[in-house]
Amino acid sequence: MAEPLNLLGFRHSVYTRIARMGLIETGLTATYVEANPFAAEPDPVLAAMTPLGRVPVLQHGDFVLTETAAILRYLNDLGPKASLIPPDPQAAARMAQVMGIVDAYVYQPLVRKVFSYGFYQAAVGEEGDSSVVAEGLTLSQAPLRALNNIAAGGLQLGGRDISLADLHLAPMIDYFVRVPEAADLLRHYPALSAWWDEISNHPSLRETDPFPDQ
Ligand SMILES: N[C@@H](CCC(=O)N[C@@H](CS)C(=O)NCC(=O)O)C(=O)O
Repeated sequence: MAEPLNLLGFRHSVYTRIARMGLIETGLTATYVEANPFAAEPDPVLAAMTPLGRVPVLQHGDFVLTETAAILRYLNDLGPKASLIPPDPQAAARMAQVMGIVDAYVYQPLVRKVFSYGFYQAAVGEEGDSSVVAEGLTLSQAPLRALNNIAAGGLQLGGRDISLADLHLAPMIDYFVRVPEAADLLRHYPALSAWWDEISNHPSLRETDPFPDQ
């Protein structure tokens, strides 16, 4: 790996946190450039990297990569540590399934509604909105049930053998449970709760927490 890695991210971004966990878990390091994708004026560095305007973006020499799932797979292939993709085809398929569920069904309700309006706004001195939190909690139930079924199935989300699925999901749940009603809701999903109990103190999750005191 002759060229250095650079990560373009935003310090409070859950997806940036996933990429940072990926760097730690694969034994890689990267320089870091901060870019706020939510700023009123588009960040020029971010805009030059991607028309999608989202973080994180990984740069490796001339190679520029967006989409956190792709970034995790690339880091996994580059890094010196044992692969975080299970060798068993069904377990690997479950891993990809979890990552797809996170992107399509978890991020919006759990993070952009429950966490953003139930925790983050207050953390940055803005007003929350309990109606958005309530809507997010309702919309969170189907993806939580799907993930609970996967955890109960035993191929992924067992909490001990970490895969890319754990890295993709854990920061989202960590944000979600900062809202007390969300932490209560998670307890209705026993297999997923058991996974969370195992992984919630995982070192790379704690090391990348942007709100360590809250
Ligand atoms: N599909 C993208 C999603 C990344 C994403 O949504 N990042 C958020 C920050 S956590 C973002 O940049 N949001 C800016 C916006 O929604 O305008 C990925 O997997 O990396």
